Amino acid sequence: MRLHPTLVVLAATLTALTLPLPSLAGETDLSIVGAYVRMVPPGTPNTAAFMTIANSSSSDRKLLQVESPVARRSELHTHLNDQGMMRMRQVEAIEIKAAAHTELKPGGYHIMLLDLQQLLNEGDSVPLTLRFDDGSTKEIHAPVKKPQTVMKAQTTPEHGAMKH
Ligand SMILES: [Cu+2]
Repeated sequence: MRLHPTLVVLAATLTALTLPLPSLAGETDLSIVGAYVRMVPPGTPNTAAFMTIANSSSSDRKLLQVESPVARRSELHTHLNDQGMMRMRQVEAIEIKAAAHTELKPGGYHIMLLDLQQLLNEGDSVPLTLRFDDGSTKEIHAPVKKPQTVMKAQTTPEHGAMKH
């Protein structure tokens, strides 16, 4: 018999609460894979960054903020199905549960890069600084990719993939 997943998470949370918090300045149990920035036509003010964030620690983490020199500001967004219409909405944080991962992908969570300061060409490397709720930051470089290339790589339809 298997423990109910909620109980496992609860147990992990309780364990985390009873242990003294390690002060790991600059260290993080988060890893980021498959990051990319969507290429947009010249003159487009905004674009988005996508990636998968994995959390190997025993406590939940939240992505709070992202900074990039290519954009004047950025926001964390999700997509909501509003009576059949997919709408973007800003969120305060994107949660990455303990021992789990969160996918930022078209039609779901994404990092909105607003007021682009430079042209983004295919293959360019975009620096992104991700800030998390434990005070840690993660610096990555995300390549710029054409949306078509990305679409072709995805075989599963985005619709119906909402799971909140
Ligand atoms: Cu958005």
